[in-house]
Amino acid sequence: MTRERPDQFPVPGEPAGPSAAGLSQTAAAASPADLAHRLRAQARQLGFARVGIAGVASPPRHAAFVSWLKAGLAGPMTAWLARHEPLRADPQMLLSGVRSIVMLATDYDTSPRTPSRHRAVAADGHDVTAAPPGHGRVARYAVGDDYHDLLRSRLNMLANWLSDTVPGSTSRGVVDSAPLAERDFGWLAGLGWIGKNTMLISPQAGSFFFLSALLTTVELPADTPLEVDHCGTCTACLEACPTDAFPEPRVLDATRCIATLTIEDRGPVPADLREGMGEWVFGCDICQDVCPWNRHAPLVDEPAFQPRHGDATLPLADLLGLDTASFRQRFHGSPLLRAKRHGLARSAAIALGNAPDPAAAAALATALADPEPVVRGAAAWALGCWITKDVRAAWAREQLALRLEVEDDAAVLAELRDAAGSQRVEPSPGKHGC
Ligand code: B12
Repeated sequence: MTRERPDQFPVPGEPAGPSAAGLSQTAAAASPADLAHRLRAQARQLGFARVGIAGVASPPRHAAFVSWLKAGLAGPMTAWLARHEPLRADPQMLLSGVRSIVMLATDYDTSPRTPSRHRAVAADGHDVTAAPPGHGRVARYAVGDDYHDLLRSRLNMLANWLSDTVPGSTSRGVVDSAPLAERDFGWLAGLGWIGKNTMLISPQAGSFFFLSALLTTVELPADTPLEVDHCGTCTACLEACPTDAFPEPRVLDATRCIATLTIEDRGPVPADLREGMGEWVFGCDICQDVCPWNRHAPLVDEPAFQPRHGDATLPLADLLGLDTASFRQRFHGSPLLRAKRHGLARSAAIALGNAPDPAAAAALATALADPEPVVRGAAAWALGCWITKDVRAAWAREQLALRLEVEDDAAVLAELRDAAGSQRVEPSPGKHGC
């Protein structure tokens, strides 16, 4: 999940803003411990669920980050993450004179609770959070408004409180887009441990929370990191990932992660990953849904996080029928803008291939003539799936044949030919079979 605005960042090697170096600032009256106590109370009053304080250091696993980048596991985010790697290595580059990094956790889950309180999989193994027919799934963090706006305003208020309380101090709020290793510092600040799914997991609240940070020149006592690995022998997340995105525990191959495929990468999805995407059209929660530590994750009533239009899933036919203007209007202020119209439409077509809905046939036929080749290619693939699943197969073949006569994009032509060559396949349990 990213929101890139490079102009915010100082160029590596140049000091950031007015230098506050050498000033260890604490309010004359308050001891650092008292100040930290008051800061926590202020942060909670602003709506942050949990607060932890980390000292300033290079992120504990920076070397792991650099090797992850070099291994090509960052996929489409490589250039952006690599460009800011020097800043990530040294928080002083984000705020010169920084003395403490206040890490803030904000719970965001608003999803319906299953009777078994176990989120994703019911006793008979079926996926209780599956989308209704003809609908796509949206990750919990994205069903409401874009969290960056809410968290940034809260961070600004906290920064103002701190500079009022400690005159002369400077602070800087960071959420997601600045090159801060938020999970490393979340761990350092005692907010949780790093799970095998690479999520920062809180023993009290699970992992459905956002991280944000307030870097400050105020010296505050640091919290103690959790040394216990509460994952133990559990590997539910590693096994549940339908695209095998975990080459090993605590390492995510982002090129295979459904969140990357639906949010960050708006090109054609590699053929071997399409079936695994299931009905996800934006983000993915599977490795969190199956995590036993999320059984007791708190539900929040924050209005900004409530599902827009009251629906945590999206009608796929609607997504295929949007043009750029209606897309922007429909998802104004929503994280889904990041996928762009063609990215979301492409994912909707793939979801209709994995879970055909005859009621969406007209929309899929329209997508075969979408202005964007990536959407046309995905629609062709989906129609091939309808043939293999014997859903309106004759009609699907007809649509493909009609499009083959007029299509001029080489990649789409290849998708059309592949799909037109599809044959009926006997369904096997748990397999979408395309
Ligand atoms: C790039 C990015 C992505 C990428 C890559 C994710 C990844 N796992 O690397 C993609 C697009 C796939 C992605 C997906 C998601 N993301 Co994202 N993402 C980021 C971003 C911008 C950078 C993360 C990064 O640098 N990744 C590279 C890897 C190598 O680093 P890392 O994940 O930080 O892992 C470090 C630690 O795990 C550490 N580590 C490993 N083992 C151990 C052990 C110990 C003891 C310690 C100390 C450290 C440690 O080493 C790694 C290197 O530093 C952060 C925001 C930020 N600035 O940090 C949000 C962030 C991590 N994402 C977040 C979320 C919510 C998601 C999704 C759940 C969204 C969704 N539902 O689709 C998925 C989850 C997928 C997953 N299992 O991670 C939250 C996570 C909150 C939390 N509780 O952990 C963050 C913090 C954003 C935020 N502001 O809240 N994301």
